[in-house]
Amino acid sequence: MLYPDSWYDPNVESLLVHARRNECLKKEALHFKSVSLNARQLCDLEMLLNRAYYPLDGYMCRTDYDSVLKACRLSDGSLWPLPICLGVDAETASGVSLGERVAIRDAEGFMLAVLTVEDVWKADLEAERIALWGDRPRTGGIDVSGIEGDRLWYLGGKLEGLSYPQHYDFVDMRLSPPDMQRLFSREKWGKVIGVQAGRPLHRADRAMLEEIASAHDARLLLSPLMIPSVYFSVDHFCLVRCLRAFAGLMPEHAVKLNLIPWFQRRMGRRGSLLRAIVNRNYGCSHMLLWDSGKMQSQNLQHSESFHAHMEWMAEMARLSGITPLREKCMTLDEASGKHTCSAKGCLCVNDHLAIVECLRAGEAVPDNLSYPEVLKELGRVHKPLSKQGFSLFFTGLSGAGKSTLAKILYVKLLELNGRPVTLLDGDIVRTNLSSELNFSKEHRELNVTRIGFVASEIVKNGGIAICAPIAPYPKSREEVRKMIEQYGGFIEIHVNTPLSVCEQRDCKGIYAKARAGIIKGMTGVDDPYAEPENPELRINTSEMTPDEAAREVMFFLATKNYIRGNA
Ligand code: PPS
Repeated sequence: MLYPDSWYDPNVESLLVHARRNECLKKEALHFKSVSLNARQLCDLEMLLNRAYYPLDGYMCRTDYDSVLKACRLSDGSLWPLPICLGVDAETASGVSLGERVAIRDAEGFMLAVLTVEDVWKADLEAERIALWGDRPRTGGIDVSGIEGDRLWYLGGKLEGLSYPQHYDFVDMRLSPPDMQRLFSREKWGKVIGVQAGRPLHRADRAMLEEIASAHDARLLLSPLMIPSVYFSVDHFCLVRCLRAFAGLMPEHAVKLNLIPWFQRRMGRRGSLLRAIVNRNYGCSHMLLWDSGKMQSQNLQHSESFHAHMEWMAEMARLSGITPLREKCMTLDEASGKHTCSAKGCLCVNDHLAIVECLRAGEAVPDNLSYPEVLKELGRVHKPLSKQGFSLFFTGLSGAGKSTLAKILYVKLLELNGRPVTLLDGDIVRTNLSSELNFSKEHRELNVTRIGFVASEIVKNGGIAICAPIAPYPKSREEVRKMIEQYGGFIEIHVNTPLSVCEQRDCKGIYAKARAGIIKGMTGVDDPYAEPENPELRINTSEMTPDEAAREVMFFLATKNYIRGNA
């Protein structure tokens, strides 16, 4: 049966079972096999359970999968663009039989649903690629089922929900589609435009949204993406807080903010169509299509023209019951300080990128670009370097002067009294964090990555971490760099004092012992030290006093804007 106009039925209820059935399933599940879901799969499960994916009432089976890939329809003829199947690894797939019930759990093992397996099959990746991208090259994104990696087998079947995935944040903004539909009926919202946002919105966005809403006599349902676009480097919490501040500035009853457990699948037309269906299920009549094809980022370029995309969407609109609306370009009239729609204008995202640049440079954001309420939230994430955390990571031979330098800098940075400073000297770490480790290659790598983990937590929270291990191997040094750079600055300082000088100093008498063969595997003697290829600084302490060396580091920090003022 074909559903050309399959409008969502507001009487549809979630797939969560009654409390008594819930109890019963929990008892029976003691004997069930389990599948744990990753973050993206949890989003899909929630969308199935709360009916955002109506009319699906479970994971698709093979016939629907084939039909969707081939004809963009379920086997009963209703429009559906993408496979929603449960991706599992080969071992799990081979262990389940048809008719068996499987417990679906989150990463902590909490049971969320029971799947009665009706079908097990291997993903046809080539058919998926052709269906999604045709002749066009794939433009990035993840695989259909949110699998990422080895979950290349699919399970299909009906779901009985026990609980939505647990959320402890923004709990007052998580209405399900049936709840949202009821709210719209109660408040007599006729036309509603669904706007999914992966970045904070500002003045130009507001002018654009108000213009579109007024042209269609509609209101707005604004939803932050659950997993925001990495391109805009805001986390989920910052994004929601920014959008909450933004929505709070709009006239009452013009906009509702709701979290849809939606992650963006970069899957071209079919991805947009799935979003159309989800918007429709939440009670929207229209949806906004951001014009990412025009964005000045190569990463987000669509491989087909936006125009062709819109034409296709218009056709799909007829079938899905949702009307796509194209984002408009905006111009700022300097005299009045107002934004107006204009074909010659720019996409609103450009304002956002300019705002982030200002915040990162520590400059004031022009008033006509955004709102203080939004900037207050965004400013917590996009800080100038002088307010971000960073790590000074000293590496070099024993006796090179790492600890001496680290201690002087610890004091100098405390004197500046800007951010909290933590010293993770080699000896301190070996006593408190890595006391069970020896000096084998494996244990040294582990020791260094442990230091990196602690330092990254400190940097994430805006502190300064000074680390001073020998760190003789590039692999762990690179890992540490990656861990830390996602949160703030990483300044690798190679203390390249020659071995002869280190050996001459031999404060701990350790080189003498190594030369005498009393200790084995001494770095520089009978164990390697791989010099860093591109450290931010190299310091040879045999050519300067410790104080001079510390000043050099402080000078580097000041010129790169990590600190302000002299010490
Ligand atoms: S590593 O390689 O980064 O895990 O080493 P680290 O944790 O910094 O520990 C270095 C200190 O341990 C003492 N020590 C040795 N160093 C090198 N090789 C061997 N075999 C060894 N055995 C003990 C040494 O005194 C180092 O102290 P520092 O502070 O570097 O002089």
